Amino acid sequence: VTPRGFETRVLRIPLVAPFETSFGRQDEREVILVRAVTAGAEGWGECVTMPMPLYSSEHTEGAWDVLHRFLYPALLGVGPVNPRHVAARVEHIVGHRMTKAAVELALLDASLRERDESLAGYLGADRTHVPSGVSVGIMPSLDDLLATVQDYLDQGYARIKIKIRPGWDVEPTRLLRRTFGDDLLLQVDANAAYTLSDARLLRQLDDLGLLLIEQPLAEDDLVQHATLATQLQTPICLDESIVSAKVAADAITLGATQVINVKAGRVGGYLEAVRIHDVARAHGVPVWCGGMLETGIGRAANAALAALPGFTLPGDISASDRFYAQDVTDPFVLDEGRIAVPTGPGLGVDVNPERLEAVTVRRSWTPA
Ligand code: OSB
Ligand code: MG
Repeated sequence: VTPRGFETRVLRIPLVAPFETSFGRQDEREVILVRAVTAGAEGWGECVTMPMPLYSSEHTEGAWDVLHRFLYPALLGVGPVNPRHVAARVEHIVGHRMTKAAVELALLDASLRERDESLAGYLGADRTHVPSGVSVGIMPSLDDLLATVQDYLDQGYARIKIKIRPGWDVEPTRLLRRTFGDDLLLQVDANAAYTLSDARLLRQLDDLGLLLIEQPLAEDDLVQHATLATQLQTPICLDESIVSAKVAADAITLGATQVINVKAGRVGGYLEAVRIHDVARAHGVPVWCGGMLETGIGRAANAALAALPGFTLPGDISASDRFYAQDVTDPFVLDEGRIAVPTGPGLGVDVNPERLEAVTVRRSWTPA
């Protein structure tokens, strides 16, 4: 495709309820959408950075800067751009993977819409629906947690993940296991809140039958995760640490990760995400699709990715109303605990212009 320009928008969308993790609490989602305008179509990408660099080193204001000063100039006015070559064209820019992923997705979406091909088909999906798990934030009380999880189970969610941190870990997890029984698919996510000296505490999770413990230690603690893995029965699943297919291969080889959470933003795009899927699958390591409170744009792309054959565990792909009363696309809804994978050209979803306008707080147009 030949990009004629990029529109960038910062959106602010209220959350239906606050979302708290070990690194902070959010009441709204501030997120960037990129629209690539090409000769024959337009495509959308979502930049999953957060307003503050707490989950990873990227943040929204930084992404805005990197898009305008480094990524757009590398892709505009240089003739046709094959979406497969976007990553190589911006490789000299170190890091900023979420920001790169947004631009790559916008161009990929435009290119697929021009060719009338679905993203799911292009990535190699072999399923029409994906099981839907839900990520449950840290709650003000155990009673709130029980009520919230009960409500999600009533809605049909296929798997529960709770956020943990020191002081909110073994007790809430044990309570969920006791209340909802052994059949509940249950996992926990620490967002790097522990150190190796917490191994004894984390071992108390071992008899709770968890699917996995997600990112117990810091992003750069690959060797320490491998050490921890020898001390735990619960499989370790890395999220923050896995920033590329290369690191995924290293982490698997080291024994640092037994399962992988794949997030396209974290790894620089959906094409790199597929490579992680491939590496993991070749090693017999299960993967699942993580989430970053995506709008319908990112959620559509995640559903497509999660429909690949190696995604054998339910992902954090909840219905849109888990986070948003009003999304910028038609909402994704639960269908017997599953989300339907869009089948239309590109992402297979459309942005509603009025709803987009209503949540836009900043915009720019960068022509070729
Ligand atoms: O660690 O998986 C995480 C949200 C923001 C940042 C990091 C994480 C999360 C979630 C929510 O767990 C996943 C979702 O979008 O449902
Ligand atoms: Mg996580």
